[in-house]
Formats: sequence, C-alpha cells, structure tokens
Amino acid sequence: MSEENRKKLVHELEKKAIKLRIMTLEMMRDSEASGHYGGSMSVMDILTTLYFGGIMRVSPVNPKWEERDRFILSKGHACAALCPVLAEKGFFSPDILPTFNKLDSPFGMHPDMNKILGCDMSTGSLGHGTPIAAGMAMAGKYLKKDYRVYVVLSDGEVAEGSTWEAIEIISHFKLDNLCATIDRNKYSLDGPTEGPGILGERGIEGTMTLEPIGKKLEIFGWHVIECDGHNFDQLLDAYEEAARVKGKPTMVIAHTVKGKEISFIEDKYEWHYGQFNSEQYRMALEELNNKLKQLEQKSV
Ligand SMILES: Cc1ncc(C[n+]2csc(CCOP(=O)(O)OP(=O)(O)O)c2C)c(N)n1
Repeated sequence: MSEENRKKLVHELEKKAIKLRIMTLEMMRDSEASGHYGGSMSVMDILTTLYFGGIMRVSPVNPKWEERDRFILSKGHACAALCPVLAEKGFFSPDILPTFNKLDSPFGMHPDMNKILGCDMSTGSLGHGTPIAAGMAMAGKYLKKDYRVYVVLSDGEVAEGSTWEAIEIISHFKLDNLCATIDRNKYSLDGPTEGPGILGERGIEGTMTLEPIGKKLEIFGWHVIECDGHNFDQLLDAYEEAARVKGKPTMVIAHTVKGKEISFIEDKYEWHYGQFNSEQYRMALEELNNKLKQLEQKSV
C-alpha cells in the first residue's frame, strides 16, 4: 500500500473507532443497560483495526464461511464494543442494538455465538478464549485451511491458569496461524494489575502482577510485539507483522487506556462496570461527537 493510501486508511480508522464508541454508548443509553464502559472503550481501536483495517477476512453475507478468519473476544464483558462493530461490518442491522441486554435480545452482557451473527465463540467467563483459540488453530492446521485465528484477552484475564496452559500448548504446536492480543489497559475490575501482592488484613490485596509479560511470553516461545493500542499505524504494523511470522504464534501487547476517549472515566477502574446517568451520557457523547467533527475536518 502506498504511503498516501496508508495515511487515508489510518484516518478512516480513527473516525470509525469514534463512531463505534458513539454507537456503543447510544446502545447502552437506549437499552438502559448497565455495562462495562472501561474495557469496551479500551479495546475499541483493536477491534476497529481487525475488522476495518483489512486484517481479518470475514463475510457478513455468509457468517459461517468455512475459510473465514476466526475471532474470539476472550474478554467477553466487552460485548458492548463487539456488537456495534459487527453491526457496522454488516452482520446485522444496527437498528436492533437498543435491545442490548434485554430478554429475547441476541445481545447479552456477554456474547453468545448461537445468537449473534458473526460471533465465533461465546465468552464471558474469563480464561477460556485462548484455549478455544488453540483448538481452532490446531483444527485449521490439521485440515490444511489457511484461515487465521484472532483472540483478544484482557490483562486481568491473563492471571487465569487456563490462559497459561494454552499459551504453552500454542507455542508447542507452533501455531503460527494464531494471533493473540492483550488489551493492556493496566487495570482489572477493582484495581491496577500490578497490585502490591501483599497479605493484608482482608487477605491477599492487589491483583496478579503481570510484568514482565513480554519477556514471559518470549520464554514461552511466542513472537511478541508491543505497540500503542490507540495508534492505528502501529496496530496495522503489528497485525501485518504477525501474519508474516512463521513457526510461532504472535502476541500483540497493545498498550491502552481503560475508558479511552471519555475523559471522565479514563484510567478509572471504578468505571470498569456501572451505569451512566443521563448527564454522563450527554457529556460523554458530546466529547465523542466533538472528536469526530475534528477528525472529519482534518485533511489527510
Ligand atoms: C472466570 C471469571 N472470573 C471473574 C469474572 C468477573 N470479571 C469480569 S471482568 C473482570 C476483570 C476485569 O479486568 P480485565 O480482565 O483487565 O478487563 P478490562 O480491564 O480489559 O475490562 C472480572 C474479574 C469473570 N468474568 N470470569
């Protein structure tokens, strides 16, 4: 791709990711659902790159197409980000998004592969996406298919033992058709991932320390790429590089900000889960719409 076209693509992705954040917020506002704001906003640029940056091959007119790349949102609590992405991609009409988390809706707080077109795996219980991705990648190799498998994890999720078992298996079987991403927003549900790890009065305080995660993964036999998870040039480079790597799987450690683009929740784990009131929706949507306007006025 020429430098000029690449710049245009990055600009399109920047706009798309803001539009998708607006769709997420409007969906949650209109369905009156509570939800996972922080992790949905941090992962949005990663999802936008995979679905709209020419990285994943999927077919909205034929969601179960055998040759499609597989996608697993292992951090299933960010379903509020995935639903607008799949709607925007054309798997279903955005008109049904406001049913989010209502009885009889295809969209729950966590994704259901039997209800959401374009969703390859039901997730929500953390720690299962990577083992399932391992199986999909093994099947692809065994059946001599050239699809790739993409899985997106949250950083707090990496503490799950099943994830490490899968990390070992994936490199053991040299599953170079698998690319995982850690949404490295540095916060889990109730605090930073790099917790003090001390025994306090209430028991163990802090969550499981992750660092040095890149080195750990390299020792486990993975190709590791670290990038700014809100920089589309870097994200595109990372996924393009991953597709060229032979003989080992790739982990993209995407450094992100929990709550990205909504200033009053950025880096605030208190907004991992919650429910905005109408004034908070107004403020957040105003901020996002202003950002979108600025991007639309920017000449590339
Ligand atoms: C097995 C399991 N245990 C607990 C939970 C409850 N839970 C939901 S999200 C979350 C952690 C959130 O932090 P992180 O994994 O870093 O997600 P992100 O910051 O990307 O939203 C937890 C413990 C769960 N979904 N699954």
